[in-house]
Amino acid sequence: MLSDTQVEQFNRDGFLLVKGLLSREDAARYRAAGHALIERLAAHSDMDATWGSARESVEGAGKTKLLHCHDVQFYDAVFTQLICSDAFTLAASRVMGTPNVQLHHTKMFIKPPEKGSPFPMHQDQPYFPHDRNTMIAGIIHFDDAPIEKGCVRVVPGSHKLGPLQHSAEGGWHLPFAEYPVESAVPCPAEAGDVLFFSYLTIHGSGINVSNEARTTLLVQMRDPEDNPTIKTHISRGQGMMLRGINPAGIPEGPK
Ligand SMILES: O=C(O)CCC(=O)C(=O)O
Repeated sequence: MLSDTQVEQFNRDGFLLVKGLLSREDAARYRAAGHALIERLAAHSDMDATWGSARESVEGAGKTKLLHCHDVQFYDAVFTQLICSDAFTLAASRVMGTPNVQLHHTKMFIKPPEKGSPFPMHQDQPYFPHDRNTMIAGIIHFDDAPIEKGCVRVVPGSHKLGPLQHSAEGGWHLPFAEYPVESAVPCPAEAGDVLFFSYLTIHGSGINVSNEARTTLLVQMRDPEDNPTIKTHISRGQGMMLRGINPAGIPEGPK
């Protein structure tokens, strides 16, 4: 259970790192399932999801790689159990300030050793704008993510700026000169920690230059009474209730 101080911190800074939400043993189990999944998928497709803009904006990102899988709960039930677990959804509900938590989408990222791709600084809002801006991400760390692994970086308090003008070129991103990745505050994390942040919080991450992969699951969630302003970024499983009820009644499917 998060304390009131932690919730206040989230509201003030736009992000909160929750330590040890999973045990290291459980995190290792999810890590193994995630790596096995990527191996299965890699047999069928090119898994690289590096943003075009990352190659331009971050020195050394010319030949980096980012392995990814969207909607992991459709591939392995352990991820369904994780995103519906009490520990995770209760914490999400506390930071969002609502008893009702609805899934938008999930994506697992593996930043491979020595060449794991960076993310230019951005808000998530331009990808899927909503009326009430309740959307948050919870990044679940399956292994340690120190600075050298390209941990997530944030600009504290930036959620209060509202939606900012982004360039859509090579992935929505903020002007590189004004928002270099290195200028943001690093959020080093350990296996089992979860980093929550608002979809208005400016964030990004650097290259993994360590000798070990960085493995995370990002879960994007909203209040079910917060509606999208445009029909975009629809995904399988969108609208599933992770905690509480959908007061809108019978949902029509992804909206
Ligand atoms: O995992 C990371 O380093 C950042 C991910 C991110 O910014 C995103 O998917 O929007």
